[in-house]
Amino acid sequence: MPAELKNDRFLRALRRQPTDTTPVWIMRQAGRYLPEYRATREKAGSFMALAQNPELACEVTLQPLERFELDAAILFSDILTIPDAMGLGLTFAAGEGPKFERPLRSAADIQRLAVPDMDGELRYVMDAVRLIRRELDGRVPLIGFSGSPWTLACYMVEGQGSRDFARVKAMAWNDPGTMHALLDVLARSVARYLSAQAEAGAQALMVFDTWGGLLAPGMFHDFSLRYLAQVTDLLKADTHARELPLVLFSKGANSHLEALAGTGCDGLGLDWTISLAEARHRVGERVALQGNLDPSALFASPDIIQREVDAAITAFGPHPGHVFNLGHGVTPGVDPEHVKVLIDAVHAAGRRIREPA
Ligand code: 1CP
Repeated sequence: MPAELKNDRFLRALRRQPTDTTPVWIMRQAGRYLPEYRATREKAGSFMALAQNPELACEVTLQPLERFELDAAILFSDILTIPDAMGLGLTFAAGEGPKFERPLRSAADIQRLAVPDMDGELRYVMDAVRLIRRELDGRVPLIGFSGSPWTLACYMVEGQGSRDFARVKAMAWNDPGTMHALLDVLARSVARYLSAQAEAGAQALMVFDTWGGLLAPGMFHDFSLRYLAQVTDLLKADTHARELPLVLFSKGANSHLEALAGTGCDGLGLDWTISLAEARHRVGERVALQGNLDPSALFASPDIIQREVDAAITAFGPHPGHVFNLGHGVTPGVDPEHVKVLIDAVHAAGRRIREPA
């Protein structure tokens, strides 16, 4: 383990090496369910002001680690920083989702896009990574992240979140050449962005393909998977990123687990619609698995949360290669005490399953 790292369970599990117990972190572990997050966001004035201020981004990254025995920290930022740096103008109105001032509406809009400068428009992200590494002081590893090319394209073409992402899918049907041009510049941007985070000090990398599962199998292959594979190839050839474990999370894409494992990534994130036992059976030892409790289980009582954690850890079995997580981000409104119950239950169940019979 790197000399300075005091807890390397998470990195070991992603490399399918034995650990004393199951490591755990939670998607969106910093954020709206924590009162201290809401206070810092208030102080910053807006989500973007918070994300673009390295000191405040560092503060909220560390907040969940003060409360819970988490085995990893995740950079506080957003997947939409890349499109913002490409000139689309990201805003978050209070209580609403993201919106772009200048969404992509034509082939000409897409031809104009270029890989953003990691030392220019995105320097605030790298400054936050450097500061967080210093403040973490080796307690746990830091995860850097990006959206996938497809998921970024969804927001860039729609201009905001959507129920069905009809506009971006229409573009994929009607002008696939333009869509591929967009996904190609995004894949190169995502790889550069993750490489720069690795250089700045990130110790593992994750790609969120939140909207991959919207696509029928043929389209998933052409517009999502192909570009996840391009990002993986670029990172595995990159001086800064090639040593870092890489996790791909394609939500709703469980029918493609084997293909995702075949990209050469180190781990796969799982949503809650597949059992860990089945996922493990399908991908075998090729990749680690990260997931996958239904986030709504955190609204259940502590005894139910403990029971569900036990069941998930038992389903995976005593093999190396499991990182416990939710199947998607923690829901605002969840009681932080329930998150603590979950994390402590993971460590207890993870120890139990490793005890000699
Ligand atoms: O612990 C953390 O909170 C880590 C930081 C983090 C990450 C990893 C944030 C902060 N966002 C993300 C990723 C992200 N952002 C994804 C991929 C993961 C996922 O599917 O959840 C997506 C799709 C987004 C886009 C986004 N940003 C949305 C969803 C919009 C939609 O389509 O429904 C929202 C609401 C945001 C804002 C945001 N990002 C992060 C936070 C804490 C928030 C809430 C902002 C606030 O009101 O304070």
